[in-house]
Amino acid sequence: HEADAYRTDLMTITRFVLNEQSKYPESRGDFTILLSHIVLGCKFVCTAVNKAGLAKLIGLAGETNVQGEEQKKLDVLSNEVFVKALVSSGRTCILVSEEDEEATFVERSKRGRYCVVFDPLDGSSNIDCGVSIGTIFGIYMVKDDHEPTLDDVLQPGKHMLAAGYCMYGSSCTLVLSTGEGVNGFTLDPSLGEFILTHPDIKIPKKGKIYSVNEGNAKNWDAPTAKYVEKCKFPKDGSSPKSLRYIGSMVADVHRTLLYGGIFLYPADKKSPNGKLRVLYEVFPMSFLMEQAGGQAFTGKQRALDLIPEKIHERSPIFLGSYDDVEEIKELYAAEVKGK
Ligand code: P6P
Repeated sequence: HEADAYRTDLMTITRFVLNEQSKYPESRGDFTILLSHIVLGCKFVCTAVNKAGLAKLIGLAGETNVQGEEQKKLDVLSNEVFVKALVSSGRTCILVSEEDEEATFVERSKRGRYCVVFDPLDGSSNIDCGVSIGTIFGIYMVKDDHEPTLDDVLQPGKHMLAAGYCMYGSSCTLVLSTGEGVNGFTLDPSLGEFILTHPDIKIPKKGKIYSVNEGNAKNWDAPTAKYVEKCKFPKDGSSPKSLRYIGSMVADVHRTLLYGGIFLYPADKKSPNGKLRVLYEVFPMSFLMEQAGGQAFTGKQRALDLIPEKIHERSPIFLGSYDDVEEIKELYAAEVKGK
């Protein structure tokens, strides 16, 4: 029966990536090995997050991270797991983590050609109340064979080879793009394998949801204020958009990717570059949105064209359904013309 075939023909993420790799005969499988170590990290964090409430892993670790926020034990644990998994893969040479002020340069004997930028546990302020949180990552190739420097990670997002996130929610879902579309995998805990459940994800061209922290409305610039006003009081007689804001980027972006709509973290008077970090929040999510047929805009330019100067720098971001982002681009363009 067709059903039986499905049950026995398990498309695991490893098999999926191997299939992708087979398109590049010259490939030595380094990328597949790197990805399998990222997947291992996600599986570990998934179990740790699920046990957190029981194992009292929540609560403050005491230290504070480079963002000056209280570091929760799960943050510390997740960061260590990913750093160790990535270094032990023998395929990386520079790591940038939201949790570490400085980049990690892998020792020569364990060095590979990939640079990984990641937020090991984004949205961690939501851990204690059980809201979905996630790991976000992006992968660059070093620019050349010279001694690695920060320039190898200060590349525009369009140079990323791959990007993805793993959402730790009611199920553990890993969404990945290696530059040829977006695919979603769900962890089957009984197998300990990520199984392909969302092949070839495409974001709806236009959505009915906008996702922004309205609490910052007082400080928004005119184009953002005008756009949100339009969502709530459309002039063309169409029905208002719904507001959905979880406050955990992975959860808000995952919903946007599957249901359509727009996610905004604009600049405001308090934070002229917004809040989200370019390398390991803005770039990976923008990469995925473009691969799924959506787009991502900073208020000034295509997000993936941005060239970062600092590893923890921030940028405003508007991403999601192609037509919805196009509307806010027009408002920003009009603002520039108006000046
Ligand atoms: P705000 C979580 O702390 C985070 O980094 C993202 O996951 C999330 O989108 C954003 O900050 C929420 O920020 O200012 O709305 O609470």
